[in-house]
Amino acid sequence: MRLVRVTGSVLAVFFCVMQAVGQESAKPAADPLFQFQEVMIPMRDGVHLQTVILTPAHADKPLPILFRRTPYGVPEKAPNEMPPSWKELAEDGYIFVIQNLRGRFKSEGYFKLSSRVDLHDPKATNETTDAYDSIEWLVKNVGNNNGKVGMYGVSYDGLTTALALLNPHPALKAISEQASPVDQWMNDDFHRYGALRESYAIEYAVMEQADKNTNTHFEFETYDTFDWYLNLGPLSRVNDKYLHGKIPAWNEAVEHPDYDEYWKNEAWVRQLHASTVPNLNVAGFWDQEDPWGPWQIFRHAAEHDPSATNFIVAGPWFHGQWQTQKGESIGMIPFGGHETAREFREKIEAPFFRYYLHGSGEKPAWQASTFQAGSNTWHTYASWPPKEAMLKSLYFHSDGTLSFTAPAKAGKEASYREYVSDPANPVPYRTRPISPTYPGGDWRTWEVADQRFTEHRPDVLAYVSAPLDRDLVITGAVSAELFASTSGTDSDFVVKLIDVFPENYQKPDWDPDMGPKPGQFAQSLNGYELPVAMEVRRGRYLQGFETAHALTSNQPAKWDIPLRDHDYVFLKGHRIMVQIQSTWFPVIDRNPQRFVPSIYKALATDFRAATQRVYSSPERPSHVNLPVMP
Ligand code: PG9
Repeated sequence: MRLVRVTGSVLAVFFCVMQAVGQESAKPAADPLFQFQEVMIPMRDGVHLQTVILTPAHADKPLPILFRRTPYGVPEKAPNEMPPSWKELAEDGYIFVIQNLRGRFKSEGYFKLSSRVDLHDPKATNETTDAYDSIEWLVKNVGNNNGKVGMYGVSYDGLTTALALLNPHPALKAISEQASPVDQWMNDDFHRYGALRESYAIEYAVMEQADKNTNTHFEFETYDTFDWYLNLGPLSRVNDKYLHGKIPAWNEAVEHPDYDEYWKNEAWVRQLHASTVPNLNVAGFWDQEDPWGPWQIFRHAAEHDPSATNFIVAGPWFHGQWQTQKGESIGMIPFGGHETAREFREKIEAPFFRYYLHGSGEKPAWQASTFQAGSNTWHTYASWPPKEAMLKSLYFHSDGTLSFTAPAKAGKEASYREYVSDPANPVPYRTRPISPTYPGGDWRTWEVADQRFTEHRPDVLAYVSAPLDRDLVITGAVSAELFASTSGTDSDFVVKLIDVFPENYQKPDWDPDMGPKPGQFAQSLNGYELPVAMEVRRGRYLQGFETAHALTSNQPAKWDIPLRDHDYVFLKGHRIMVQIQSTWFPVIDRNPQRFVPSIYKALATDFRAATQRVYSSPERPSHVNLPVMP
């Protein structure tokens, strides 16, 4: 593998959208939309940050500033055409300001890939102080601004937005953090409850830390990265063979396998206990990178929110999909004719900023708003989770069924099912070949991929319900309680909650005689197994996250597996499935299944097959908890 420089646009759709700013320069604009200005804004420690200011060419009154802070690069010139994700906002009039974070591109200083903020150190600089100092400069120096600033952005740009909440400048009147991570050990990009997101962590850290002046992509030696990661072997080989200690974020992960002070200090949201600035949090239910953070920011800000300024919007979106042009579907799943992304921007995002930055229109009359997949309808809720939702347990039975009835007493049904999990032959997280994470388009939609590709593997258990006799609406937090054992001394369990579409879901849209049109696949949603919620837990952290503990071989234990917040309708006639497996590769690194003090230092000989048992008995009733609406 070599590291390859990439100079153009980088990550997911939203970056393409944002970076379209300044790149479509082919036809000269008769009438420019914006005046372009690039400045170096001084921070309190003397470091200057490269900042682009785009002022509407025909502003007839002072305008608010919409400020975005990014590690991915700023536009080189003004756009000739309005980027789709700006259209609705631009109609109200904003001065758009985009800044490279310290240490990225022409910005001075050192890029830490860190969300650490020490509010008690007066000399410290971080993303909170850089946002503060920049806003101070912008309101004093940008011509024709109205003294009000908003911040917004997706993912890293959402993180830098959210970090402003910890010590907001008085001119910061509203923010919209969108898919911001908050605690990179607990969830989102780099880990899931301490289980490493191997392919993501490596590829992302290289992208941002291999070269200050660009976003860098791996060049894999194999077409299928599943093979590449398998051949790589244990994580101890990553630095030896490829990164050679040059990527700081990787080195820090290796040094801190457990949830120690290092990670707790990174988990900036632990310092947030109030809604300090009106905030529109935005989350994607199928966000393949940061599905969890926005809900945590929302919950922390709700601890003290007397003026009701803390909102959340969530939809059936991949990472940043709400900033794409339309958002009519995800993967093969259509949204019933809705242009969910455009509708979000037109009906929620633009009015939110209009109210707080232009002082016109109305404050949202709800705390949460969702686009609910399944029913394909927009909803608003006075509070989240809605009080009407009642937790119902859906139990696993050892005949492979799933029902709302708890397992009968022993004797009537076997008390467990089992499989052998072999780290040498892990379950792929999506169908092979698995393309690199970036800039691959298929990474974006892997969380809605049809799970029939794993259902019949011998190392995957599937439990399935009878067809539903009415719609089942789940709104709120979903979780699983697994009673399970391993013959090893460490292990992972992955839970996948799946909507199984009926066989008669739709008529094929291809010609019955001629088949699909040339160049098209014969695709149908009949029998589709759509994941609604998926998560992993790592056994070494069952007793606590701070210290890893070995599991006792063959002793059943209770595994609590949070499956996050959702708003989804399993339609009448559909069935519910749960799949259980112990590898999910290479998005999650392989557990050796033999306890070692640090998996980052495990040797190839530490990895071994283990027999996994999942229990279904009155004493050990494995189940998922569903927040069911009446
Ligand atoms: N998910 C990316 C990220 C955010 C924050 C930290 C690290 C990675 C992103 O898309 O920006």
